Amino acid sequence: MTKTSATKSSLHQAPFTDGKAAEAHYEDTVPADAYKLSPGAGPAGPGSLKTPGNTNDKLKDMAPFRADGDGMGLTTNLGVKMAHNQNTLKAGSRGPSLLEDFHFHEKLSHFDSERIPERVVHARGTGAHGYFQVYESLAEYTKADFLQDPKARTPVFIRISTVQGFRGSPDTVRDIRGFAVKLYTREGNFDLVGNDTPVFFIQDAIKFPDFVHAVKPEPHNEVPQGQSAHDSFWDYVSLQPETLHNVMWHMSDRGIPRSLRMIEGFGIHTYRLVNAEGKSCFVRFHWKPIYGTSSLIWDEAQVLTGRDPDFHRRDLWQAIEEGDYPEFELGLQIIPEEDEHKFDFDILDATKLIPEALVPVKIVGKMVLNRNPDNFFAETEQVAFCPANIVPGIDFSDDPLLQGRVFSYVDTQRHRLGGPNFNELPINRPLSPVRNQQRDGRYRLQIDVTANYEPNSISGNWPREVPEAKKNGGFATYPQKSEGKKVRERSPSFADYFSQPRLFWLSQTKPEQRHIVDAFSFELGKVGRPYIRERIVDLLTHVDHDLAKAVAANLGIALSAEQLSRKLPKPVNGLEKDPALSLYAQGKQVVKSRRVALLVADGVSGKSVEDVCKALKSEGVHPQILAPHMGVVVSEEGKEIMVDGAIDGTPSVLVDAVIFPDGEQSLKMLEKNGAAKYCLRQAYKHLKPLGLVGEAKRMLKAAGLSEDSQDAGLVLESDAQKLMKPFIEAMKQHRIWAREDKAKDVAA
Ligand code: HDE
Repeated sequence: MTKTSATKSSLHQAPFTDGKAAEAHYEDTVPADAYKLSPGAGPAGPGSLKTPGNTNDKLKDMAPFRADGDGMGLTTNLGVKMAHNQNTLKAGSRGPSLLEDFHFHEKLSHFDSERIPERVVHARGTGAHGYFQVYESLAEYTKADFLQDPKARTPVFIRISTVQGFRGSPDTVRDIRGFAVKLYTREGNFDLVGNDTPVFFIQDAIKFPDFVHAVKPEPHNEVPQGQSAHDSFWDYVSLQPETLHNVMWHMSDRGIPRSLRMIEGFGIHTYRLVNAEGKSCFVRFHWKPIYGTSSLIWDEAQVLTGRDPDFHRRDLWQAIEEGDYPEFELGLQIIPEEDEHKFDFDILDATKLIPEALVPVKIVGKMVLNRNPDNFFAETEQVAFCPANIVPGIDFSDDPLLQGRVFSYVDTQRHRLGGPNFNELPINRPLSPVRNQQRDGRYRLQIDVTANYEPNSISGNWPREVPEAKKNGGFATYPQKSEGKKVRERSPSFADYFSQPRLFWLSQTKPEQRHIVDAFSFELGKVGRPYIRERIVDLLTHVDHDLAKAVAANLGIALSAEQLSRKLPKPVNGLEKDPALSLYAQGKQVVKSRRVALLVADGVSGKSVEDVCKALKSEGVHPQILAPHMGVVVSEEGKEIMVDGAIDGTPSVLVDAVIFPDGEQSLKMLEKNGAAKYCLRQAYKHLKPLGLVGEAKRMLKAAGLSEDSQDAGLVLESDAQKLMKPFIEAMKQHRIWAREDKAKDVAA
């Protein structure tokens, strides 16, 4: 507080509250080296040890809170060393427990309070640390400090979640994924709390509790968990056509991503950017994954809920540990203020996207996730995101959904994290210092020593307002003109509910369209009340007749001539299709970081295994050697090969593709191994690339499958070297969609 006393004399020249006080004293709001990377060893702790060199300012900031117990004696919460921790204090070894056992009381009562309320939505999530770096200065659009310097790295923490299920629900359920990013900028925290779809279910925040009650499990029996396939959700959708656009995304392959590294993130709402000259434009934020966008097959997603309910969080964790750092590029759709009304829809409506074909996404920077949390509870569970957390250079629009979110998140954090001081938790603390007149409350950590009111003359009126400035000034709301009657009304410009669902539908590839039909049919098949199913199919007749007919046929619903002659909505600003809305219309997928199972047994051709592994590794793909047992197998050349997993414990749903290397003895054993045959059959059904080296093609017959020279994903070659090129090409397709019809005929 030396600055405080040094400035006391300036008190009388500086007005207390007009925001124009002498600028010279504000430099402590921005630590000079806040973004600097600290290469080399970071603070001790499991995270930093596993990923050396991977330290940044957020890690340093959290260091004082990280407790490493290695080599330390056991203590009570007040640091008293304890000589015993296995038996309660008793009167005799068979006698009653004694009330004076303070250690027991403390241990149990702390344990009894270990759980905090889970998030009312997005309860199931997984987090990661990393950094964001802008490619070039965005000064033209915004004065936000973290978007200026391409050399600066801003620490980030991200949490990706499912919406519907509870904390322990499985990862691969059909759901929207939350995509919440906290950027610890030098000007304070900026939270971009988005989803993996560019639109939301409702237009106005006041509807949110109703929507959430409808989608959460049914109130009487709390069924189903992690699913929207139940009456109340579809009842709500059928009565609120504004939900339909997001429902289309939800029913599409986006609802079952292959990996959390392979989803797009969207800020959804229109925000504002404001530059140093005070000029503003509208913006929509996008995160584009470097690892491509790909999904699971629905059956695979369901199998995974049992085989590995942690599939997504494990994948994210493993990728970071293995150095396949998930990366997402930040993209901006910039809309000049004067273009606000040039679209067929309202840019303030969160159920509408701005087609990329109309406003291209400008890629401006990259987020790299390079460090796993050290402690799930302290970081991933206690992190508190809030759309109200913005920084100078960014501002809200009048989107009525966004406006409501600005209130709701802080409110929920106070309840969930036990009071008003949750921003002092290490994971939530900004890197920039916090000084104001707010005081006290539960679990206050900061020990404030300046006056607790403003204006004051006791502490020289510090801390005081920071004037708005071109650079590093205080936040001031963009002076947008706003006048109108007080009304509870929806703007008529929000009224079109069907044009964008149609654009989405028409932009999908054929396999994606089939999957949408299947998903609607599956979900509605779980709805008990026939009139709800009928209302949904009726809604679909407003989107596309083929879609409605296909779903109706699966549900045994007859559509009337009137329903099938409904006028369909016109293209959005003349746009019939936008490939950006499809996962697969945009070409090949990224194979790096994917996993391929090699099924082997004793007597496998060591050369075949070696050649396959070498080719996979050169593409950054991880081979997984699976055998009937753990330990090692001995190759036909007499060499030991380490086994990564047992075949029956590592089903094909955990990998992207399967290879059977050559080797007479090995194949003889695998032909008789039910788990190996099941693996091949299941991978075939899930449209995965299959590689069979030399004699391994016999496995097809053993598994009840047949050769098919038309199937580009069924790669049969005499030796491993020849096999790998077409095999990798097949992997770039992600899944062999052309096999889908044939695979349907194969029993599971
Ligand atoms: Fe949320 N939302 N939301 N939401 N939301 C929450 O905040 C809310 C909305 C989103 O990983 C809650 O901390 C309202 C849109 C994510 O911790 C709660 C409205 C979008 C997360 C809440 C919305 C989201 C949340 C529950 C309508 C995408 C998880 C716990 C106005 C742009 C963040 C919590 C994390 C979490 C309220 C709508 C995304 C209750 C009132 C639109 C990713 O405050």
